[in-house]
Amino acid sequence: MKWLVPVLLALPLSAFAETNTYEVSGMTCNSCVKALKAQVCKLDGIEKCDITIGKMVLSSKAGTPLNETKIKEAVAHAGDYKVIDKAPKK
Ligand SMILES: [Cu+2]
Repeated sequence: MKWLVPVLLALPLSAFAETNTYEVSGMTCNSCVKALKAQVCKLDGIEKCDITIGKMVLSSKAGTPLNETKIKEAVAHAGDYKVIDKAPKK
């Protein structure tokens, strides 16, 4: 994802978007990934939604912070999953 850095720097609006990595417990296979995508990626204000087993990388739309309450709700709604950690911003 190193290519993303110059792209973001070239787009001033993106400076107001927020990206975070969330560690998610309970995910074991691609069905879990699909279940989480179906709930989390449809949330308002989510621009980029990259979900793999145990990990979600979410970006908000420019000017919109990530709504962690809604994200956690969506994760819980998807099944027996839980956000266990938020990786520090890089
Ligand atoms: Cu699964």
